[in-house]
Amino acid sequence: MLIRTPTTHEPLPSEITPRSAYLNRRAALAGLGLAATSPLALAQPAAPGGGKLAKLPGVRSALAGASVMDKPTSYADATSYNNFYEFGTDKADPAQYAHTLKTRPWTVAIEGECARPGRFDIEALLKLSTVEERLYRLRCVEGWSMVIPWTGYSLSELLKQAQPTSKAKYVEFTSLADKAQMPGVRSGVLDWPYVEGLRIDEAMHPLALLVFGMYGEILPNQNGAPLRLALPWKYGFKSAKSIVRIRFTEKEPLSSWTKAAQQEYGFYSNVNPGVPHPRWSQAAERRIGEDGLFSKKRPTLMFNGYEAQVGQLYAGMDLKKFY
Ligand SMILES: Nc1nc2c(c(=O)[nH]1)N[C@H]1C(S)=C(S)[C@@H](COP(=O)(O)O)O[C@H]1N2
Ligand SMILES: [Mo]
Repeated sequence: MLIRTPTTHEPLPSEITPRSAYLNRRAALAGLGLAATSPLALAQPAAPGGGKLAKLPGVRSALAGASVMDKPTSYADATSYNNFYEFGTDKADPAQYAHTLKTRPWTVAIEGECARPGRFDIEALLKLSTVEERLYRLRCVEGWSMVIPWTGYSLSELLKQAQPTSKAKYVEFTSLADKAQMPGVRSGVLDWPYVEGLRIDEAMHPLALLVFGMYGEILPNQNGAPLRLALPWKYGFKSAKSIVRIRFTEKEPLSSWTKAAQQEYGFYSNVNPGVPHPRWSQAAERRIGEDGLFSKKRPTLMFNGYEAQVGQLYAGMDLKKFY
């Protein structure tokens, strides 16, 4: 039997209105000459931020898949319903406790199988490449999702600078784990520090975003300041927050979640509605902000709707085995 592979994600009827509103607003801004400094710059982000943090506008991304058609989640929801276990396991804990995180000064160590390892200051990292705004879906393995306008640049921009060697088959990411700043690190819910990993070709994929901001402002602490990942085709836990180390390795890194429950969290963790989590289905999701008495769950899309962009990375792999 021939299986048709969709080349693009076809919009659901519910997505059409926000999309046209979104495009019209941009067209209107362009017509008014409000496209600011660069011809590509956004006059304002896809959705307003909180207005309390420093501005970090991104230029419009030309990358296919960099903007979904879905309506952005509100800033209030995206910054108050979080998973950041270093600050506690309740969804409200990060917003309540992450103010103790000190995001300056901040350095990221780049190590392992590369010709140019080193320590990079956050200010230097911010200037390494042009930051873009990308509206990505974020799908948590717990069955909820959001749509967030991130600002950052492709992770590959940074990785290239380090000149990985031919032995660099994987990239490992480590988050800060400081008991003094992060009350959750005093608990044993995970084996700290939080570690995640990608295969090198996944890490080099242009959609893999190194994130410094959201909603046109710098990242709030609860969302992983001062820098984190956004890997839109993978479950949210692969997108490590508050990163302090990036290491090129020859062997597959052991992620914190795989260590905690190997049968539940595999290395790849690509969004896949056809592969249920052992304790719950992954076929549908609840979009945060849409929950009402009558709101239906949305069907979860293969690779979270980014199959046309990333499907090739997994050609020939048994995704039930490599979950
Ligand atoms: N260091 C660290 N990174 C993390 C987590 C965490 O607990 N610690 N939680 C992950 C999970 S499960 C999700 S769904 C996303 C949530 O990102 P958000 O709070 O910005 O929506 O962050 C991921 N990154
Ligand atoms: Mo998650």
